[in-house]
Amino acid sequence: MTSKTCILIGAPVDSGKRRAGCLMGPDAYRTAGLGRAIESLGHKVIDQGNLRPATHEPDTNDGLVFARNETIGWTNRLIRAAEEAMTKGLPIFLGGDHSLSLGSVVGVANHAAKEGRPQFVLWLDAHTDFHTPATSDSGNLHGTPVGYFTGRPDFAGFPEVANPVPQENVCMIGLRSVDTPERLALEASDIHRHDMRDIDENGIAGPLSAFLQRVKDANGMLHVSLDVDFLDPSVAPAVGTTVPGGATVREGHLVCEMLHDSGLMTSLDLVELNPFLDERGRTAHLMVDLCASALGRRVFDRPTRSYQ
Ligand code: 6HN
Ligand code: MN
Ligand code: MN
Ligand code: MN
Repeated sequence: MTSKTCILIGAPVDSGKRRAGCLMGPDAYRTAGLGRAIESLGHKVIDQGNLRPATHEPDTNDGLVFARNETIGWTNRLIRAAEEAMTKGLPIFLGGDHSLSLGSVVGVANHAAKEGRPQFVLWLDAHTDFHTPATSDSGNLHGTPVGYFTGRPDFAGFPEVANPVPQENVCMIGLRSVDTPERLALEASDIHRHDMRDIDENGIAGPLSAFLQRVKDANGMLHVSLDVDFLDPSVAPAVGTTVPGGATVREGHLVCEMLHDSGLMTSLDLVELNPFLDERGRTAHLMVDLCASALGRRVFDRPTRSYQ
């Protein structure tokens, strides 16, 4: 097993939607033993503590888009944090809501561009988060990160996306709640998308394996963004945007185990955990266990196999 330096970056972002609570996420992961779990797998852990947003104008919240300026502050701060951490190891962004990925993904993509390697993104989520501030019905910016880092327009005031992630390098798995403007834009895009019906009919290993092969063939960097609501709410209740019919515990682990076996993951977001909604820490513990699987926890060693 290759030992890695994992850099824990607490990002208590709570500005991406109106329901509060994700700001407690980083400390819930620490309380659930994330650092110890990663160390027990033979990796080095550097916990950088929690970030704060960069200086920003106050929000007035008199329009539809909620907490735009605070989210711009977070995006600026997270781009820098991601660029820095990528030179030192494998950053794990402890959210915080999914608007943190406006910053984490743009930052890691800037680093990949410096290295001359293509950036890929695996999006594990019930939602596509492909809105722009102009298409969002809710005005909640946690629904926009994929739109932002792939270079969609209408993000006035946000930092410029110097190295947009090419659409064909993005793979979404777990989809089951897609707004009409997102669906229309996605259908016109090259983003790879796998809804829950696809998983029901074909299993989760096939599409993931095909995607990982493309990352490998391109010598790509791979950012993984794991939204709690990728999982079924019966096993992961601590999220504000629950959608029934999500991934099972085993489907979640299989994805993470395959990520580990591929050796391709270079950065990770753990997002949308709202500890205020949890039941005795079970969602936080499940997310810690999934992260451990992605970093090498397993029952038995097995020869590598192809799932195609
Ligand atoms: N998430 N599509 C809905 C909206 O408000 O734009 C839900 C977004 C969910 C965000 O998954 O991080
Ligand atoms: Mn999301
Ligand atoms: Mn979601
Ligand atoms: Mn695909």
